[in-house]
Amino acid sequence: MDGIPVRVACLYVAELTSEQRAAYDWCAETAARADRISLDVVADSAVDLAAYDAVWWHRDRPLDGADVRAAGEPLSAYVENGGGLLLSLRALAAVDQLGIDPVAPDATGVDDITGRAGMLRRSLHDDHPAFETFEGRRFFTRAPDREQAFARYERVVPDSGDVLACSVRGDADLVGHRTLVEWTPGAGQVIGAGSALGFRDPGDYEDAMRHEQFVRNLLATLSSSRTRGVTGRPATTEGFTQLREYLADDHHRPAYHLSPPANWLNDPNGLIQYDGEYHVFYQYNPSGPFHGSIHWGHAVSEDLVHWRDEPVALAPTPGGPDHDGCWSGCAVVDDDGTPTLLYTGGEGHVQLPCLATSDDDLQSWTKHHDNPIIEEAPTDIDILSTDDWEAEFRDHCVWRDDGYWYQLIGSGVTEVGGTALLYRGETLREWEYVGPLLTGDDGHGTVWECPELLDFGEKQLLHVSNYDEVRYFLGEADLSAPEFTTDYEGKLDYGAFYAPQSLSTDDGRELTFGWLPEARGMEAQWEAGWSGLMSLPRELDIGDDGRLRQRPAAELATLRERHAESRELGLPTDAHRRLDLEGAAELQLSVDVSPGGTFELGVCESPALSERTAIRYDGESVVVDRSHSSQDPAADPGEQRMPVDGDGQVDLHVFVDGSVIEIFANEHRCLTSRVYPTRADATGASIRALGGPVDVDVEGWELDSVWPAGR
Ligand code: DQQ
Repeated sequence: MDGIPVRVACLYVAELTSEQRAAYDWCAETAARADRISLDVVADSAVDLAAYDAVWWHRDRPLDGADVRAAGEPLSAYVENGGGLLLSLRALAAVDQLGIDPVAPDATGVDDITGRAGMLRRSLHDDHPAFETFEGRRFFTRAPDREQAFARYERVVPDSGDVLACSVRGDADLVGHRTLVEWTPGAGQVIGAGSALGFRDPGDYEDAMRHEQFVRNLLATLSSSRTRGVTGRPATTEGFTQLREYLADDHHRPAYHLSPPANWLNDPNGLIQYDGEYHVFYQYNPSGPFHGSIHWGHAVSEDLVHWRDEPVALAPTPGGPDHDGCWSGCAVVDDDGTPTLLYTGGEGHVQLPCLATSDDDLQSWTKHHDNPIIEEAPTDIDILSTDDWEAEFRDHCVWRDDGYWYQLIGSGVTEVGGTALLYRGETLREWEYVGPLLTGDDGHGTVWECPELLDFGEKQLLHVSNYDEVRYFLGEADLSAPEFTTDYEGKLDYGAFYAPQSLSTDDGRELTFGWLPEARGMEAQWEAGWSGLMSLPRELDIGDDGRLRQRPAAELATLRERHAESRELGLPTDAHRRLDLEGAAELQLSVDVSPGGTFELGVCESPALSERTAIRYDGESVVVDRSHSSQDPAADPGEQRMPVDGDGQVDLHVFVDGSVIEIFANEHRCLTSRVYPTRADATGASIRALGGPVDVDVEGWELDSVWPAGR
């Protein structure tokens, strides 16, 4: 292998270990210059680091309490001025002491690995020079059956570092083992490579070459001043827009739905209209498209349709009650006007309510010094304990009523079912337990997540997410008993829609957003670089018939860019008509089927119809047939079904956007679907009559994008 034109300062503390010696010997052979420098010398500023293109600290031993803090300042200054620092294996554990990141890896040690070890790179970083010459998403740098010293982020993620890759062991992707991390302070760069490296016993020729190539890449990357690619950890709206631009060619990304800039999104949180603007926070993992180390992402809109990304609002505090994640919660304005978040902190097997406030109009949040604000789950009922949690006890809905604050928390009662626990408080910081507002029966699920109570005057609606579906109960809530009397019960959505939360608007509407999870495998999500999105805001209220009404928020009509279709058609049996409509679209259809007849709306259709999704109405149900939606075997081909009342007549309101289809039937029931055509030109739509004639009125619009980057 050729040498690399890089001058490297190779750091050590006290004595060199044999692994360090092997690494630095290799460096001396490979780099233009390699000097061994004790960290004390760096700490004393007795070396001119500017004479080096890169500084490398490789360490297989524990830090053993070594205080390396004093070296932090000169090293940070070197990096800020454009230098490059490589921290490999357990040297990565010193990032906090060196002042690079306040959050250090939470897992260090020595693994005995069987099988080869390597990295699973994130698709956001496909173009990163660290991976130059490495083909494929997974690559191996460590021979089988070796000991491996490591430092990695497992339960926490760095505060500002961007995860470039996770671990692979043999056939297993360990996405929760975040080992390759990059920081870009000032003009320089730091890369931590906490695993899958070893110079002393590199294995056979092939393993050794790959592993050496990888370290060469890292040193060369760090020494160059080439402009950096996209970062998965932006801190500004512009940075998030760059991420969206990076993903904009992905035709599965929606144009007018609220999506994550990249990475993982689940539940909507903290929905609030504040000072005229709509704020949507959401469960967010900045380290990749999978659930883990949950933060709160943040998006803001002035008109409820166009969104801008804001910096992450809440991050777990290492050692705090939310060490393992800031789970779902809500936003309210406190009696003194302070915007306040109530959320669930998770730590080990314990999850408890926490609180944070903002004094800068929801830009940043200060966690309450005395979190958690409720010390334990109720002890007078048998709260369900599981392998994950000592007590299943999370998610918050908070409102003010009759001089008190009220709060619902999701939970479960052992061998009974999911429950929504009611609390009451004079302030948002002190709560007394009142009792279960409602507990489910058989078939209602063992745990209720994200309970929410909406007040529609004479009637209230309680909805809960029970892992499987979102169940709602329409009736009357008695907060003093406490008790909920149910008149009607149903599902909020018959498809992929979970953990919804509602935004109470200044003009008195309840607009509900739900999490739309992916319907394709983990690998496909990893490849895409993003996972999950929000439903359109749905206005929930009670119709004249006393039943739940669900309609798309009126503001969405402002997105109509081209009124592409307006037809009244009598379709004879087997007639098929293409609609003059492409891509992101909205359709309103009034359908009347003859007995035995079925109406079919085809969407996401490729030109030769090799891929298409059929939405059928047979007079009794709406069915989404995904058997031909995609040629990708990772995409769920399962059928989805929603019963509708109407005796052969139905009004459908359908939204199609990238991989999302949202269907409203008779302003009452909803079905949300996810489809993944492989062809980017699967954007067509058509209607047909099957088994009998169909009358249909069609209105159709092509809709605008709501993001500056298009998606
Ligand atoms: N997701 C959150 C929990 C909630 C669940 C964690 C529902 O708080 O119970 O990300 O999807």
